[in-house]
Amino acid sequence: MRVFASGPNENHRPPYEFSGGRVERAWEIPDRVTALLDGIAGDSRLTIEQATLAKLDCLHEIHDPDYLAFLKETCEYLKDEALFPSVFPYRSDSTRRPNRRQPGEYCFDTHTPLLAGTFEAACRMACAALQAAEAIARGEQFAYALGRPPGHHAERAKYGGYSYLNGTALAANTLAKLGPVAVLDVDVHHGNGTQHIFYERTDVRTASIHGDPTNLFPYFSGYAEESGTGRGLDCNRNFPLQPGTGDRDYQPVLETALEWLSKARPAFLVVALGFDTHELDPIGGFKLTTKYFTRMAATIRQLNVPTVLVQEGGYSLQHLGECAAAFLQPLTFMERGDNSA
Ligand code: Q9C
Ligand code: ZN
Repeated sequence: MRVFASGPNENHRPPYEFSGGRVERAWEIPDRVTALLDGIAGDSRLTIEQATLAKLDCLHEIHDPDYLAFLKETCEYLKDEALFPSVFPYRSDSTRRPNRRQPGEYCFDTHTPLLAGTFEAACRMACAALQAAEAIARGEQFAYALGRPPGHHAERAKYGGYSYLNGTALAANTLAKLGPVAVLDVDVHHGNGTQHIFYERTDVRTASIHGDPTNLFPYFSGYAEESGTGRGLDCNRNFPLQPGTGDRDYQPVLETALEWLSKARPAFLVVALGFDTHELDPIGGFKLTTKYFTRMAATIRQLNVPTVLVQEGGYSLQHLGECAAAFLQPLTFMERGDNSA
């Protein structure tokens, strides 16, 4: 399997976040990438390559051009500071007046700062996701975009949840030109951005399994009744689960989600891959064991369609590596055209 790495993106290192009315340590940091790479190093069935930073013209197909310009220009003008919003548009008819000191127009939380290096970092991860999708389009069975920052919380014109550009959506949108796409989001947080981007579309069917947003980020979406709109009605499903969910309660829900996705007869699968469901994740609240990630991947593999993995969350630096190794194990065992195993 080819692994497309974004690199650690040292120039996007949030110094802290505002959460629950307090300043809290930043969880989404470059060390996550090092931990993931350490976990899979030495596996000869993986080819790890640095994704190339290329032009991303197709970003406009999933993100608003004004939003992209705002991100790019605001980062260019930042120096050593981390820019946080302090006020959000508070009326539905509020005046749109993009303001470089007040990014609230384009973001939805106070956990996700902009730094000078943020836009480039997000582009590098988007390139990794795109290049993994292109490998699948060329006929490979699995590819993995390993990196940060994550993307699945980023909507068409809003960043948040440590996400700025939605690599999962970019991969799905690219593959949708070739055939029906299924997106399975197994990050512990609801993939609100991916849901939002495809909410009216029929060519990309989206499912997310996550902690009940009643008591977990992103709070304001991810409920079971959100099923799509317009032509996209019934093309989105959410599976909110209770805090403390463990391997045994997770597995039947995963099977249900995959069965529902398979009804669209997808030609491709994109997995938004979060390891923040692990029992020792510092912010997740689920209780999946490291070993379960092997079962999870083996179950996903049964869908039997070419699959792109896009790294999303996972914040235990101690466990990220073993989670990735466990997940990749059933996917590298017998690849299409590989008779070596
Ligand atoms: N004090 C992803 O996993 N902040 N995003 C939680 C913790 C937001 C997570 C607050 C969590 C976003 C990609
Ligand atoms: Zn998450």
